[in-house]
Amino acid sequence: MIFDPEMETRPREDLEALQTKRLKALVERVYANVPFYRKKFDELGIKPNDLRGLENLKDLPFTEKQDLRNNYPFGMFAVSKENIVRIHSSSGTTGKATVVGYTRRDVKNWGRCMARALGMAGVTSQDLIHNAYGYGLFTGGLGVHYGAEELGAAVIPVSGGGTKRQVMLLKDFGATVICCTPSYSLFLAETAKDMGIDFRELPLRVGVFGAEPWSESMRKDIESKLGLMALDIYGLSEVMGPGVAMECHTAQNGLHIMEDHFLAEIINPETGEQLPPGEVGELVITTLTKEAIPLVRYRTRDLTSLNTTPCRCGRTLARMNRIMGRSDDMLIIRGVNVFPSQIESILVETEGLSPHYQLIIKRKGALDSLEIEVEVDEPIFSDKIKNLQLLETKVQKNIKEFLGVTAKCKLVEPKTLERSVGKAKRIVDLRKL
Ligand code: DLL
Repeated sequence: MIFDPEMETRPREDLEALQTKRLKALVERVYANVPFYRKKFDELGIKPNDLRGLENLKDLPFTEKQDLRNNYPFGMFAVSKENIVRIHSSSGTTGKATVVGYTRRDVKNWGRCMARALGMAGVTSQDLIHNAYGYGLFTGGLGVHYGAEELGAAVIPVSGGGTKRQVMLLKDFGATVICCTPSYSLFLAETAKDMGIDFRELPLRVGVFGAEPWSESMRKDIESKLGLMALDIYGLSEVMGPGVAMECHTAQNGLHIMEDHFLAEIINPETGEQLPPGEVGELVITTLTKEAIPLVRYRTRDLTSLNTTPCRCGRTLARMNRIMGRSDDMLIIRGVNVFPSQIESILVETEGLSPHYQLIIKRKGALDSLEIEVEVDEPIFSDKIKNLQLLETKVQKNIKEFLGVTAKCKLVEPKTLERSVGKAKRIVDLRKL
């Protein structure tokens, strides 16, 4: 279902004309209202009037997470406090939280973007949505909630946690759509199994999963264990929250970016240069319509590539590929670069292993080493020690062969690694301790 056909299927030239108009207005707005931007623009000798079109975007300065932190809590806001109707915050793993605000119109636009996203997932007003993203300062819960209501679907605001109760509600209410992190969906399915409930027999038909990186192999695993179509949703609080981009169920191949609200670029993270469609680099987003905290060229640190070819679903909005990882999550093990999602693919595809794993990085002298702890499946666990050792060797061999890194694999008992109700903690970095 296309929620907003006028924007979602606009010819690309019309879309670019709209983006140009909105970009010019944005630059004027931030120059007039945000001292941070006025200073940056002045330093670079840029005046809002200099901007001719989208081709000048590359001349504008970047904004980084650190800029938001330096202006904590409300220093980047472009409107006065009386126009703010909502505050969210993202804790992040390091440093001070980043705080974002929304005007009434921002909240409305967010709801509409999320309604579009749900429409892309094939959700309609007939559906019952089990929303297990956390409600609170995190944008996941309320973001999905407003979108579901905008679409006219019924939303069950379960939030995260109370996993057994969630399973019971899924069974009793018969939700047709589930929204949560991909890792939590597997925890739910595992808990259901312990309670004697087979997820595949529930009426659930689609899952809207995001907020953390996951691999294509993980998608297949989730689809077979949960008996639904698993789709990827992307967003970040600095820019809005969930609903910045969403995969359509028709193609299930890349996430459509809400380009009338968000101007996307891919840059080389080292040089800052723009890269053409198809090349992998860092996603940079300019918010075209946000009022409370508009951002120019925000560096997301997320790595992906863009695809502007037409999609089978009829939408003209460009697609971004599944996020490969964050530039700050990339591991460099003895000179070889590797992303956690690449390791995940190998683990998930190995028979006998569960999708629950943790990567432990240690430093001995000047050398970094990687240890993978992964849970084995229940039936394998009772196998002979020798077989388990063979399995460990097999994983190590595959990782060396496919990714070129040496890693130590340690199989652990089922259900021993910590489960998360939100974003999974995959990396334990012991180097910083
Ligand atoms: O995670 C917003 C969100 C909520 C998205 C619910 C999707 C669903 P933050 O807490 O600010 O916001 O974290 C944003 O999470 O920069 C990515 O690194 C990561 N991320 C979000 N979605 C995906 C995804 C929310 N689909 C950060 N795949 C982003 C990979 C994702 N990583």
